[in-house]
Amino acid sequence: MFEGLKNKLGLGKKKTPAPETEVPAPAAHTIAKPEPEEKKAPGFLNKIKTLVVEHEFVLSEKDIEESLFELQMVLLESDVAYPVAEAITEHMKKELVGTHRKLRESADDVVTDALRHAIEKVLGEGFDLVSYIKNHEKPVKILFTGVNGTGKTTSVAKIAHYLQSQGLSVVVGAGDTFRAGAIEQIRVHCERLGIKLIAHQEGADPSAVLYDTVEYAKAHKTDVVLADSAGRFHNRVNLMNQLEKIKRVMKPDLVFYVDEAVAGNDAVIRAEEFEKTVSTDGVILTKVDMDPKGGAAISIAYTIGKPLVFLGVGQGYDDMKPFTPSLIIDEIFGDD
Ligand SMILES: Nc1nc2c(ncn2[C@@H]2O[C@H](COP(=O)(O)OP(=O)(O)OP(=O)(O)O)[C@@H](O)[C@H]2O)c(=O)[nH]1
Ligand SMILES: [Mg+2]
Repeated sequence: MFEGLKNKLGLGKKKTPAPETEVPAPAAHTIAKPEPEEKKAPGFLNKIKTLVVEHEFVLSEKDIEESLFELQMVLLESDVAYPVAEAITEHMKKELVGTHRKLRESADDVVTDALRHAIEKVLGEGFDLVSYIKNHEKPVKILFTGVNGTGKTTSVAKIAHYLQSQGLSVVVGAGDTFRAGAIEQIRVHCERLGIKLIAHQEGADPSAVLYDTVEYAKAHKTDVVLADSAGRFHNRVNLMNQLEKIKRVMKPDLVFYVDEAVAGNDAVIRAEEFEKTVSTDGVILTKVDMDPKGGAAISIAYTIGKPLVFLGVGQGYDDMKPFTPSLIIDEIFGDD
């Protein structure tokens, strides 16, 4: 994950040992120069680092204007949404401009930290689903929705498995009665995981299935209801009306929007459109393992103003990670 963005940022694995970037204390009025090898290293970060060093850690906006513009281009090429790329560079500008740095402070750390802080700010805090469930009246009802093929059904199965592993009881509702084979697909997952499934026939009213699922949970004191639903685009009026009906009937406590990281900026735009039509409470981003660019993962929560809750990182049932900013930060800034 994120290899593309990492390389473009010049954060990729270095073949030769990294040059010592600590700036030696210069004699009065001399300007410290970076190591020659440092200059040759590719990536925009090294350009800013050079500036930081040459200006003795007191930067003006003008000094870093061009480098921040280059950073913005790198972020846009990595599918980071435009307003998010702007927010990141703005945060960096605020952190870097006009501040007096200690001369012995590593330029590497100064610039990389500023970028790290900026990305942390746009990523948000995430959402602790387990503590939400523990502190909420049971059953907690969660509806999964989003466009076709993004990973809703797989995410329902993975999250059911995750919640069970956290000691919570789960029932799944087969709310996709629309696509041929959808009921069978979720049935296979639930059988493998030993999870109770409530299903009707193909073509049945999904509201009725999910109503029954909630009734089952109430009767059996089940902690959580996870409701699968058919894929739909925000502009398909009939399917959106059906979703409204589902919401009125099952009264979900949380609506999770599921999209795939591989859709890049499209996922961000779709999430925004979906959010306007159906107010959601959180985002699950799947197929992060297949997306080297990483833009959607950085952008989606910031753009719609709702937290990232989980990242889908593979095909196995354990490949669903509760989102924390460090999951992404470590991928981008951590050692390979
Ligand atoms: N690599 C990878 N594949 C995933 C991930 N999540 C889902 N998939 C795959 O994506 C495909 C579609 O997943 P589904 O769960 O059927 O998607 P859906 O949103 O329910 O699809 P519809 O019900 O048709 O709208 C399947 O082949 C999944 O195995 C993930 O995190 N990583
Ligand atoms: Mg599905």
